[in-house]
Amino acid sequence: MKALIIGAAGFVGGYLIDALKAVDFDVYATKLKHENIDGGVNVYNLDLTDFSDVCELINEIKPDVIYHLAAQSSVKLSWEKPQMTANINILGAINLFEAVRLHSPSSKVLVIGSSEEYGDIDYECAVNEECVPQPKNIYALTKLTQEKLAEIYVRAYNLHIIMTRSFNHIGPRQSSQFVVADFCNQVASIEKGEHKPIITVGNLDSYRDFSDVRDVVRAYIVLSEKGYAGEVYNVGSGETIQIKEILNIILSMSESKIEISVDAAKFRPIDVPSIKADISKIKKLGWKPEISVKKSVSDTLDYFRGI
Ligand code: A2R
Repeated sequence: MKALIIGAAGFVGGYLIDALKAVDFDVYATKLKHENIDGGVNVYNLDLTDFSDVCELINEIKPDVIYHLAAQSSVKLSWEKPQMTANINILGAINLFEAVRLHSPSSKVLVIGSSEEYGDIDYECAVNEECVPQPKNIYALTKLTQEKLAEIYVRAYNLHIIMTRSFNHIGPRQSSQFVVADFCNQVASIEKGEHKPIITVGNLDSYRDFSDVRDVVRAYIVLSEKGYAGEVYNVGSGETIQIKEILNIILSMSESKIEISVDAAKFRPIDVPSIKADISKIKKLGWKPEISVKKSVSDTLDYFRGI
């Protein structure tokens, strides 16, 4: 079986490559020119915004399954670079769906969306896939547009596209532009004496649903095998934790005495106070999370410590 990962050089991509190799897939991976991907896979340079290159690649590989991870994936950057975000997340998705329609219509495609799509809805209970999304930032809107486009390609052309709304995921190798990796990175550099013993933080009041990236890639493989075309699946832990509590867990794992400093520049223009996934739909396919937040945070801290 041939699996193609688009955007394989990112955080999730590395873990997905390993997980697919472990179950004997023939793995094809795309990256933008400047990145690195470890051996054992067929690597292609691809800019998803270049339609003729996307067509050429899909036509050449004709994958059994495509994992579409490529994105401008930062909410913060989406405020700063809205055009670039829309170009990659929306035009890129159209290019992929068109290329699949024209050159490999029997490929299954897993399209990664985001919990950010839900926006500011009533979070008294866990949010399920029936809730009407109300995106509150540019990144979220581009991800919802990608999902709606996927629905149209399923209905109009009978393509086999499955969509996710993935909640926050964390783990070793995540970029420190994301909150947990940022805290771990700061603590590790304080421990190495590279930094004054002060950690700068943004909004600590929000509650988020965090999953370990290794659980997330297992979910993606299950969805590509058993998910239904045109359906959206939440991928999350089903639990929330306050950012303040995560910070306390990380600080408790360090011997250093660290002061906390709140930096207004780290706050987002609009932030959702709390979000928790209802994961009953994906659980029916046989997946559930296995790695605790504590274990995930501890591994991430060790990664930044260089252990
Ligand atoms: O921006 P880079 O150099 O880090 O490359 C990113 C890549 N990418 C592209 N690939 C092809 N054509 C493009 N025009 C293009 N623009 C960006 O997609 C990066 O290697 C990859 C996305 O990886 P991350 O940003 O690390 O996302 P992560 O955490 O792996 O999340 C995977 C998916 C994304 O769709 C997120 O929006 C969603 O899960 O949460």
